[in-house]
Amino acid sequence: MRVSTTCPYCGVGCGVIATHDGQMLTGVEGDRDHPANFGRLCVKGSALAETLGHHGRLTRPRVDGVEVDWDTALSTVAERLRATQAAHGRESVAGYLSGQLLTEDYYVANKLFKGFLGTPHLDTNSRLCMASAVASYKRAFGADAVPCNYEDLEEAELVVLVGSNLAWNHPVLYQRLRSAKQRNPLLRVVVIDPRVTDTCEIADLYLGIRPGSDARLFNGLLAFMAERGRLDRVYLERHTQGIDDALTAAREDDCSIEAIAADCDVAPERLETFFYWFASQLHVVTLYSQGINQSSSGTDKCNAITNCHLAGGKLGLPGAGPFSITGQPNAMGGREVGGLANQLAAHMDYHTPGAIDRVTRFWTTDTLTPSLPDGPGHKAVELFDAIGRGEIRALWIMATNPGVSLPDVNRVRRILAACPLVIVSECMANADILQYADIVLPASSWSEKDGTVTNSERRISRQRGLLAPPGEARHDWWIISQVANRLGFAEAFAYTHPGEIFDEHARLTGFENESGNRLFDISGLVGLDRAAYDALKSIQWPVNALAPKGTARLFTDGRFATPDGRARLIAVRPRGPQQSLSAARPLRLNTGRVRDQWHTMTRTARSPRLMNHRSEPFIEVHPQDADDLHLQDQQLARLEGAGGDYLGRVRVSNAMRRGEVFVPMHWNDSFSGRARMGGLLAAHVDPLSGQPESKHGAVSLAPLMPGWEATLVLADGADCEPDWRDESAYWAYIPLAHCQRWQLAGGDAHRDWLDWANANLPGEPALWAEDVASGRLRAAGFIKGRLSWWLMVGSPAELPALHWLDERFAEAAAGEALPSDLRRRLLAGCAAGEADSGPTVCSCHQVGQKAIIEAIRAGDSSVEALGARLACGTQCGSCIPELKSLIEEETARAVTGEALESEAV
Ligand SMILES: Nc1nc2c(c(=O)[nH]1)N[C@H]1C(S)=C(S)[C@@H](COP(=O)(O)OP(=O)(O)OC[C@H]3O[C@@H](n4cnc5c(=O)[nH]c(N)nc54)[C@H](O)[C@@H]3O)O[C@H]1N2
Ligand SMILES: Nc1nc2c(c(=O)[nH]1)N[C@H]1C(S)=C(S)[C@@H](COP(=O)(O)OP(=O)(O)OC[C@H]3O[C@@H](n4cnc5c(=O)[nH]c(N)nc54)[C@H](O)[C@@H]3O)O[C@H]1N2
Ligand code: SF4
Ligand SMILES: [Mo]
Repeated sequence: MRVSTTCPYCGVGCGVIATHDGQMLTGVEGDRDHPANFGRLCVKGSALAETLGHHGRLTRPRVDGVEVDWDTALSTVAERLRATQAAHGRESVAGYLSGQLLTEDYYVANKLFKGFLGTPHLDTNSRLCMASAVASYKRAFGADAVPCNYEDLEEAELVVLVGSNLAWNHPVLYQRLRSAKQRNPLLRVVVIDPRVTDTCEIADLYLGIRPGSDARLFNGLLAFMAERGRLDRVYLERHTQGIDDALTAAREDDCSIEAIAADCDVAPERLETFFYWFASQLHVVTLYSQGINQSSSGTDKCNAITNCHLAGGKLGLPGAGPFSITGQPNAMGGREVGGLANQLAAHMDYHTPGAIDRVTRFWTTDTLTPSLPDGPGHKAVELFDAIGRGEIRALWIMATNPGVSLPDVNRVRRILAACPLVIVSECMANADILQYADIVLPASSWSEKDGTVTNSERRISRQRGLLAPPGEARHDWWIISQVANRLGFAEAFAYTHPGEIFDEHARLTGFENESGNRLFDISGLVGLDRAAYDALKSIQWPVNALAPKGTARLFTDGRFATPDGRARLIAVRPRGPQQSLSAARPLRLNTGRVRDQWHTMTRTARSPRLMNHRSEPFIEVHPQDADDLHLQDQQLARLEGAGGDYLGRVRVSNAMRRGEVFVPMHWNDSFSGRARMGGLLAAHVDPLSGQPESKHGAVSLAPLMPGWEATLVLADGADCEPDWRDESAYWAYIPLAHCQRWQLAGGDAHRDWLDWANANLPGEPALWAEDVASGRLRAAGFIKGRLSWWLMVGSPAELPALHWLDERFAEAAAGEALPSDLRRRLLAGCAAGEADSGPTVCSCHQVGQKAIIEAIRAGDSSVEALGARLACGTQCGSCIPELKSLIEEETARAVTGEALESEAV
């Protein structure tokens, strides 16, 4: 069966054609007809089938650690919520949701908490993600509305990417932009990011600014436009207010190119080039993401960008506008239903005139006491503070992992541990948050769930349920509705299908909205029957009587959603990061994503292919800082920050600025015990949006000097307890296709490995090679002639590529004994004559760095040539930027080498 659905990862929202046999997914490919991707998929999307499967899933509800049936679980949730409210007031209960829920799940949860439990404390992980963009759109346009769409990136003359690593985090959009640039050489791309990312591969200009200096940069740009006569006076006059105040604020700082360049720490010529390009083009899209949003002044930064667009009349046209790109598959859907604590429902805030009354009547909560809350609830960070103070005593978490993703996360964990009632709806058994759950509710997952999501360009698409959930896992909307039933709200939650929920949601958007004041209006989708809902083709909101086919672009007539119809320019006074550097913590910490992992790794780390690109937690450091701190590439090191530490492998990188380090946000407790990056960050937030400052921590860095390092490769399902996690100073778990790799390091200078293997590993050590002087060792163990483990003590730099070993473990799992010719190769860990191919660059075809470098040295000096020889970069294209940098590095090395040689001569 082939079914069209939508990818569950990033906010690009690619259409996917999934093939299944009724039991499992047999393949995925890009949907050629979907307007987000036209058939393309990135590596995460194309690996979807590998991350599914029933193993590692939650399949039974649990109450206080005991498996129970659904009726018991649901009744217990209802009873305990009721009891908490009875004893401590209605606001003692809270919910924490996620942009990975479907719109239908989200709508029902929002309705239950705000409407029927009467608590305003319902927030979402979008607070950590898009809250600043939301707040700024509302300030500027009067509504949380993204004006642009993906085509605008292709139609622009200039695309400015600010605080976005598009190549890794929105890869299909990046590919679209890249192709557009190939078709139209006049399209220019500027990248503004303190780090040289793979996105820079298509940049005509790169500004490696000082972290946090974006508002100063865009304020400077506004002043430059005014100075050079590049303001669109007519547009400003007709459609906006606030230009004078915005300019006055910008001019409070010295607006000479030199002064701005000095504050942003970039070359004045480059800055001026950017200003000139921006000021002189009309069709400019500025696409921004977490480098802007995740800041204690994120809202101002977004508005500083929007100011420049309004001042130049650069929006509401094809190829123009300030474009906040969303991260999660349904970050937008959550905003639409009102899932943020300061929202009520359907783009209405508590203070929107008449909103509380309107929603009360629509939900018919007027017959209830308590009825709707009368004002906003706590935003994520405050919410956890309120739990810490004992004001909130029951928390229901759905589809997010706050024990990893919140700042000052070790404190958050202490708070969760002390919270009297934690309910968790989750699909994976390895989510850290489950450690804190009193009640665990197993949820269905992608490919099982049925509903809608909205992508970054306001496009609503269907995610379709193809397979039955494993065990007793149930859909989130069903779980919430069942609890609502048991709380006595049966009539308002009598849903039998997500289509009914969608219909109610669509009706609310049009309810008393005849004037169209509320921009988010999908009343045109009211009344779809089951077949029409199932067949729904993707469509961009608003969808209503005026725009029955949807709306590609907003504000084309210059009318905004403010009371007077004018957009607002905002006076922005730049502020630096709140977390200051000190002698004890002298380095600026930047955190973010890697290409092949998704967030806290509960799903993507199940695919060995995706695990290959970056297998261990790491710390990226500038070469000079590494030298100063006596750090070698690939060595283990320790970061120490506001509320904890982090261990990872050093990657010395010219991509970093001096004095700054970068760590991935991904590693959870299942994959490493000591790489909890959220502990490094203090919980500073933007005062308007409440979004945490996840990009600007302060840390110290020092080498970790373990007495030993070891790599253990173990048969899957081996009968042993991984106690080595507790006894190692550092560990990382890396699943391979047929076995498990454990990377370990310990404090004690020497260990008797034979004793250790006998005590900890299943099977007899049968092969052993040890170099006592250097402490290096290789060994392997067998059970009845079948390979059971493989051990290497020494630096992992000496590790062979593990696919050969993986195959041997596959044979062992199939019950085969190791043939003697292969047994001889076992300590080497690879086939005779097979060179180690190095870390994986191309995940689709599993091509390693060393193989690529060799091919470049042999004369393959283009991506195409490499593709022809090794197949790298020929499938999803996500590794093309990395291939290009390798080509560049190798070419540069060759040139320097030649120069040195000729000097020597
Ligand atoms: N592979 C992958 N893709 C994803 C995700 C994932 O987990 N994995 N998550 C999805 C989600 S939810 C989101 S929100 C998006 C996020 O997508 P992005 O925002 O692109 O992701 P990040 O890597 O967090 O940060 C982007 C960049 O901001 C830069 N930055 C840091 N500080 C500053 C600064 O002060 N100024 C500027 N201009 N830049 C700065 C960082 O160096 C980084 O390169 O990705 C989505 N896509
Ligand atoms: N330092 C730092 N911190 C950050 C960021 C950063 O850049 N730096 N980025 C922030 C951003 S932008 C984001 S979006 C967050 C993301 O952070 P989280 O939301 O905490 O991360 P996920 O791993 O996506 O968590 C989603 C959980 O929901 C589960 N799940 C998936 N689908 C479903 C479903 O359908 N139903 C249910 N019930 N469960 C499901 C998954 O297994 C997983 O455990 O992290 C934020 N934190
Ligand atoms: S770009 Fe995003 S939506 Fe598209 S396939 Fe990749 S992860 Fe999925
Ligand atoms: Mo996000």
